[in-house]
Amino acid sequence: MSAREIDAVVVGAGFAGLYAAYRLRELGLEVQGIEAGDGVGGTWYWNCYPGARCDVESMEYSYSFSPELEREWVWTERYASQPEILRYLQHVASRFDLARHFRFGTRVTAARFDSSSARWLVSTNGDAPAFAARYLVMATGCLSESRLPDIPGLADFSGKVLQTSRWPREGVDLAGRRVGVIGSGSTGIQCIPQLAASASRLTVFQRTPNFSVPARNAPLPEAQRRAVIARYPEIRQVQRTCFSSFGIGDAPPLSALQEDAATREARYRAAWEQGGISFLFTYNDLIIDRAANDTAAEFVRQRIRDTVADPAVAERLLPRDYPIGTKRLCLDTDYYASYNRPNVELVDLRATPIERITAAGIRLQGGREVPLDALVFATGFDAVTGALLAVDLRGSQGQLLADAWRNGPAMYLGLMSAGFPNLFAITGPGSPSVLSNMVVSIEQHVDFIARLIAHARGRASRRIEADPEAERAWMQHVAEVAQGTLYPQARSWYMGSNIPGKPRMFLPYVGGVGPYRRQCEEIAAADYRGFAFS
Ligand code: NA7
Repeated sequence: MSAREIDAVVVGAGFAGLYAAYRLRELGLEVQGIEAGDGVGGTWYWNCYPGARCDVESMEYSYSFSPELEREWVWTERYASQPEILRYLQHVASRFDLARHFRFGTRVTAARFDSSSARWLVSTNGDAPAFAARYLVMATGCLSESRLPDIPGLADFSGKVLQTSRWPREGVDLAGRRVGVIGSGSTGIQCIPQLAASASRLTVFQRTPNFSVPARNAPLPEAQRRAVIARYPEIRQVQRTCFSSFGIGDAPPLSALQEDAATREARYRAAWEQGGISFLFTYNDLIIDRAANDTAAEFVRQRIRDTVADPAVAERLLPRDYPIGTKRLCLDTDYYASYNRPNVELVDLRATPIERITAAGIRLQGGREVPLDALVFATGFDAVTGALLAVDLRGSQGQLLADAWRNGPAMYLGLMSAGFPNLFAITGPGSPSVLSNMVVSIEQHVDFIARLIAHARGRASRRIEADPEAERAWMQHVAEVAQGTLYPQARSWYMGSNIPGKPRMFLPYVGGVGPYRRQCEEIAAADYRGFAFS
């Protein structure tokens, strides 16, 4: 069977893939979407574990391209739960008639660029190429390639093994069960209070404590929803142009070190009561100055001590060896208080590492065995690059993307990699991606790519490619900006540190969403400087 010629293949039906399909269709392209899941949703399709919720406020974590959509969709909580976001994306897919472009339950396994036709030959499920696409858009997500750690004995475990990012869609009844959780990142911190409420015993195996601030989730009052809708044009403009991409804008021009301790404490207290990621925007130097950062970190450590009744447990929960915010700041509902429940135990893996998983549970070094009926892995993702490299992608010289990126990924503006013509990544390495409100970045990237494609078509070019020198200069800029911050001081997935053998480099662009957008616009105005057309 010969490959079907098509203008664009879009891989993934999450926020990025749905909008890419919409936007490219508007351009008049024939689009084929391909999605491994059985429905739309991407991250919000797969991560259906108990307590899964967005850590960006729902009125902001939503598309801005359609004022009608903005007005008609009713978010019911300050932070949307996974089921609500999934319903939203299903609504978007049907409202804009997008689902019909997608083939679901199908995985893109390989794609190679055929230079003679200037098309990507795209294979699914390991078969011969099914599509010959002019453009290949990888909307595969930054946190989609989940991972299980290599702990000896996993295959021996006789209980239930659960992975948060592949939670059974029908749910799991853990009532009365002895449950273990490995992982205390955002995901672990969201599901631990929920699991604690249903399990008979919950044992949390913690390697690194995280900083978490209260989400203060609550129902979203209708009056507030209407007020936001009335101000949407202004809020969206702030999101797009400010540094952080959040509607409240950026931190005030104020250093944590220029105020006295009591004033600082009062500001942190107000931000703590308000809840949310904006805690990190209390001052403008928390992510660049260690002494400033220490004041915020110590404030949170003190709240942990206040909340957790047993001082020895509180001590184990205190993050000490990296600046606050340099691993993704977590938002929680009753996380620390969970440790006051009689059925919850915290095991500090730094003091007593796991020796192996056994048929009956987890054996720790020193001989203690924790009996378990179920073991939950909340152990994270091969972030930003994992989903791109999971596909056998071969560029114009037959080279494998994984080989080209052996020493670290390189993408011009986080969008295109030299040697891989007509291949686009949405929120790729070198884009603000995971440091931003993803939906804001996704819309900007997709709009830019759509205009770039329109530009190429306008000049009858079949081929768009990033210039290697422009790409090198961009990645150098990405690294330099990161070096000016505290981020590289943490062993985080931003740095690739959670994946054995992954090159260590700061993956997202930390120069700000507004500044990134302005640079993209300057490049577009300069006849798409750094892109070659042929
Ligand atoms: P994260 O933030 O990568 O968290 C994974 C957690 O799993 C983290 O606490 C890890 O500890 C822990 N982990 C990983 N491997 C092991 C092993 N082998 N043993 C013990 N503990 C382990 O992933 P999340 O899913 O929570 O969050 C990802 C993002 O999704 C989040 O930031 C939001 O943006 C949404 P470590 O810190 O590596 O010591």
